[in-house]
Amino acid sequence: MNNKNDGSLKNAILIKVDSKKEDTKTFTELSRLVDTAGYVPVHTIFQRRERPDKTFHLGRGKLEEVKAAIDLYNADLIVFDDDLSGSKLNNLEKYLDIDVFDRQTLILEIFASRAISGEGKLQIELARKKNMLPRILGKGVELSRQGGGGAGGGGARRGGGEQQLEVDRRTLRKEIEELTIKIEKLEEERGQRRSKRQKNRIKTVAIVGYTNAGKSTLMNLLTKAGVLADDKLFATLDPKTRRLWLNENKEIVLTDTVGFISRLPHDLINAFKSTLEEAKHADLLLIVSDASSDAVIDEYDTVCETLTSIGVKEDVNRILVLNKSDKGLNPIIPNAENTVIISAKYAEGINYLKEKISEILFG
Ligand SMILES: Nc1nc2c(ncn2[C@@H]2O[C@H](COP(=O)(O)OP(=O)(O)OP(=O)(O)O)[C@@H](O)[C@H]2O)c(=O)[nH]1
Ligand SMILES: [Mg+2]
Repeated sequence: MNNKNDGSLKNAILIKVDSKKEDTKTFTELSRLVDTAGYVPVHTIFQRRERPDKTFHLGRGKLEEVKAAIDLYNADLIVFDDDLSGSKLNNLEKYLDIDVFDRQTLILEIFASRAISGEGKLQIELARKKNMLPRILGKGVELSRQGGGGAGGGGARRGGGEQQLEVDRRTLRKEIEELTIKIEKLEEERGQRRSKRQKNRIKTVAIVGYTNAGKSTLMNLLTKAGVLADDKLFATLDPKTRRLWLNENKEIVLTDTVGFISRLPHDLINAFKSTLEEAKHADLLLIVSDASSDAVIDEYDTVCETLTSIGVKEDVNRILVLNKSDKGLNPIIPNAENTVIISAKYAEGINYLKEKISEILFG
């Protein structure tokens, strides 16, 4: 990895511990996530290990390698591809004297830094606060374990630290509670609006899929919606809905949604439930996949699992839209009942897709 940084951005070292061997794809997605979050991936460190270390996640020898790399690469931040407990993150930050993120925290940071409206924003705030809580709890345990007068800390200071932590903890818990109540209220209102809408029975189609698959590009092509399509992960966070005439007498409502990614933070899946309500109640799902991606099958599986976890029923109509055909199709593409090959960028295969939508919804 030889990324250049002019100094205005933070340098990140990427780390992964796995029982499997490292390969060329090991850090691909994490690098993109780090880049999307606005950091520069400057170096990667991989450790093959049956089981991560209980205290530091990494073995002690590797830890020294990380320490040296922090100096060598002028790193400001460590990002693990793995999910780490609050206490491991705390231990690492203390030992390495640098900010340490895990994959979930990074994804939450990305979501939190993007403009997103209403309920989605509250949900992300809630997810972040829940993510912070175990770290604060962990810090409390550390403080109470530190016996005697440690370097620079007298008994009074320590007591003050504990009091402050208790205040932080209580504030955080209270904020979590308040957010939960607010969100419940919004959910109720949304349910009421939906049942009103169900009276006018325009068929609804939701575009779903892995992040960066080309969902927004397809949405724009079909509806001229002017949704931001960008070569970043999670370019779309808020769902956008537009009407579309398939032909002079067949009208549908089309929704572009947030992209999925593997190992989404659990609380973000809850956040998705609200923004993906449209998908849950859609008459038809267009599952857009980047068919040129090496990971197309894993990505497709992640999408199907995420759909199930937000409560989308198996029997909802689906079309597998294999996008980016201009870049070449990966020979091992998932086998689904309704498959359409397109290039949203070059508007290829779109008429056939429209016909297929029409056939499924209107017979
Ligand atoms: N070559 C090629 N690139 C495409 C095609 N469709 C989309 N892209 C590119 O893929 C990138 C991601 O496209 P988006 O439409 O933003 O993807 P998305 O699925 O909405 O992504 P998120 O909102 O981030 O989840 C952009 O750089 C698009 O120009 C295609 O058919 N061919
Ligand atoms: Mg998008």
